[in-house]
Amino acid sequence: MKRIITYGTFDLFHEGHYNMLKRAKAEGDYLIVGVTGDRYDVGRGKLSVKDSLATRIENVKKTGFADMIITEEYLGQKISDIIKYDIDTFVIGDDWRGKFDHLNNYCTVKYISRTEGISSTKIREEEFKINRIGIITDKLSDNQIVKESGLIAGVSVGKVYSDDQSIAVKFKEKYGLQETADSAEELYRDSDVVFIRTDIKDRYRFTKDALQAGKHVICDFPFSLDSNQQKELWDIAKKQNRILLDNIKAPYSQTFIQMMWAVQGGLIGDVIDFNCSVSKKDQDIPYLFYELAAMAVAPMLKILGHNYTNMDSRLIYEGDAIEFATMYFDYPTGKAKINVGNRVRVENQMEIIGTKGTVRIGDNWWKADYFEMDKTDGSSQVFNINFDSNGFRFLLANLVDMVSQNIIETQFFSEQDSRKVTAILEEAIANKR
Ligand code: C2G
Repeated sequence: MKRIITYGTFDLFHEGHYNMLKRAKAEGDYLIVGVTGDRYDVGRGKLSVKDSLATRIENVKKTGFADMIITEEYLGQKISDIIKYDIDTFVIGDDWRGKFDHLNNYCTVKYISRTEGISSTKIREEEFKINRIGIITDKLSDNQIVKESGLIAGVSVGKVYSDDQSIAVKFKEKYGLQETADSAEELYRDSDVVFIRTDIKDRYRFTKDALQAGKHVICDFPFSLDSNQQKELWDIAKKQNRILLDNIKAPYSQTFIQMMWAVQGGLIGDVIDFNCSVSKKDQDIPYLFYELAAMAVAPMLKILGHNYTNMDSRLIYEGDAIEFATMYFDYPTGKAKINVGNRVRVENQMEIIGTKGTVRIGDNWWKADYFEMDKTDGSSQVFNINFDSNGFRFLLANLVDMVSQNIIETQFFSEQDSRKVTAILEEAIANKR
């Protein structure tokens, strides 16, 4: 008996999938179909899957071609499946040509031609509206928005605008965009979402105009240093029924979210001590302090909550710029300390000490893909998230979900979180000594 195996996501099941399963079955006598598990798809960066695993399995079953259906949960599973199920031939569409040649060591690998003109991506694009993102910038780095938006169904980057037209032109060329906008108004008109990536002094103005033009906004954080201006922007967003998102990655990072669940789920007992440090080299702009401080304060608020009882801060200035800051917070069960080095280098790490253990993320914690947990009982564990992107892809995916469901509040980093961070920074500055 000749045994065949094939794999796929089989999202929004279509004729191309049907044909592939039919041809795979015709290659032998017994067909095993591996349907990707949700976590596996997230792990390989496929965030746009619409159907649940149960629906995708059901659709494969309905074709009647599969003799057995399994789920694919991790990278490297294909080899162990081939051995375990004594497979003769591995079959996959020729869009994967060459990618699975290494399986030749275990069985025959056969690439079968795809059905032209149909794909899950195409169906998604027809069924689900595409949100055009317009970029307003004053710099040439794109925060990976162009690459990341290409990996998510439902968004595409359109025009770019800059007060300095030569920057817009260079940006367009660097990232292969179609067009620049001659004015901010033109950009608003031709976008559904406006991504504001400018110096802090211009963020309030652009955010306000974009919201008033009826657009959703993602703005680098914080969008103003003045809490009244911030409140005004949130109020406009609500009045206009538009989404306002802070471009802050940690609360969307899968590593951070898993760690937060571990801590809030009581795995390390009561939190006694929270330490978070952040600094970035090669950057020397006066307002960087606010961005760095916000990066570190946000996770503290997400993990420990807003209900600290006391705050104290020490800021060290060089001229007008804050070079180094330490902020202390008293929480009901323990203390939190945040170190921010602007120019001064500190080790970028986050450590949370609880009554029953410690969790730690080192090396640029906001984009790390693993964290460690040491328990007081002597056990230790490394949680590997196995994902090659920072939180930005998830921020965009969250935005697409919110637009399609017509909701404007995100639980990842809410208006309350955002305003609390600004209030803390304002207070720290006011405490200047
Ligand atoms: N397919 C096809 N014709 C199409 C679309 C898809 O023949 N028009 C085939 C693909 O080549 C693949 C199968 O249908 O063999 C499933 O496709 P997807 O659901 O897109 O899954 P994919 O992301 O290709 O996952 O471990 C997962 C596998 O590596 C493949």
